[in-house]
Amino acid sequence: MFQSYVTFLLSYISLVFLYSTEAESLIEKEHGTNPKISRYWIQRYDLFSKYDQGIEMDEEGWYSVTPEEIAIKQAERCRGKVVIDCFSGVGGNTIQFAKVCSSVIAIDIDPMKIALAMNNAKVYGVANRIDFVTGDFMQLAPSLKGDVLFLSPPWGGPTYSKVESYKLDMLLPRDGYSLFQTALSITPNIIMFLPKNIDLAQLEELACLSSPPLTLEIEENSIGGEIKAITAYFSSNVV
Ligand code: MGP
Ligand code: SAH
Repeated sequence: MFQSYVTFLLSYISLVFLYSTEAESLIEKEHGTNPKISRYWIQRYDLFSKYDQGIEMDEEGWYSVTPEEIAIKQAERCRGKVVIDCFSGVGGNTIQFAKVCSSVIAIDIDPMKIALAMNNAKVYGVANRIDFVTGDFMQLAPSLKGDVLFLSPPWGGPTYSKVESYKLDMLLPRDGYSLFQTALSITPNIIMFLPKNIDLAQLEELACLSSPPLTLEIEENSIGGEIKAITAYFSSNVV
C-alpha cells in the first residue's frame, strides 16, 4: 500500500516537473524566436533580476521597461519622497521606487499594463506599497500631489534611434513641452527618462520654462558599457 502511494507520488511529481519544464521551454521558444521580442528577452535578467520568479510582460513592456540597474539609481535619488510614476508600464521603475520612497502612485492608461505591473510588484514583494491608477496622466494631473514626478513616456517605439537627433515633439502622448508644463503644475521636481539621442539643447529650454530656471542634471545611463538612455533631473534644489 505504502509502496504504491510512493510510486503514485513520484509519478505525479515527475509529471508536474515535466509539464513545467515543457511550459518554460515553450515560453523560451516563443520569446526567443519572436523577432519583436527576442532582442529584449536575451536581456531579461538586466530588465528584472527576478524574471524567473513570475515576471510578466507584453510587447510594449519588453521594449520600454527601464533596466533594473538604471531604475535602482533613479529611485535612490527619490529616497523618502512621495513619487508619481506617471507612465508606469509593466513596473520597472515603480517597483524600485516602492522599495525606497515613502509612497508611490503608479499611473498607466492601459489597464493591461497596470495588471502586469501589479503582478510584477508582487514578485518583488512591494505591491502593497503602491497605489495603482488606470488613467490618462494628462487628465489626472490637476488632481495629483507629490514631491517628485517621474516621466518615462512612449518614445514612438524602437525606431526612435533611427533619427540623429530626437526632438521633444516626438514624445507621446503629447509633445515634451506640453508634458513638462503639465508636470510643472504639480511640482518642479521632475525626472524624465529619455532617448540617448535626445536634443540636449531642448532640455535646457525646458529648464527655462520656470522662473528662475530649474537646475538640470543630465545622467547617461549605461548597461555593460553600452549607453541605453538619458535621465534628466530637473529641480528647484529639492531632489
Ligand atoms: P533600445 O535602444 O530599444 O534597446 O532601448 P537596446 O536593447 O538598447 O537596443 P540595441 O539593439 O540598440 O542594443 C534602450 C532602452 O530605452 C530600453 O531598455 C528601455 O529602457 C528604453 N526605452 C526604449 N523605448 C523604445 C522606450 C519607450 O518608448 N519609452 C520608454 N519610457 N523607454 C523606452
Ligand atoms: N517606465 C516604465 C515603462 C513606461 S512605457 C517601466 O519601466 O516599465 C510608457 C507607458 O506609458 C506605456 O505603458 C503606455 O501604456 C503609457 N501611456 C501612454 N499614454 C499614457 C497616458 N496618457 N497616461 C498614462 N500612461 C500612458
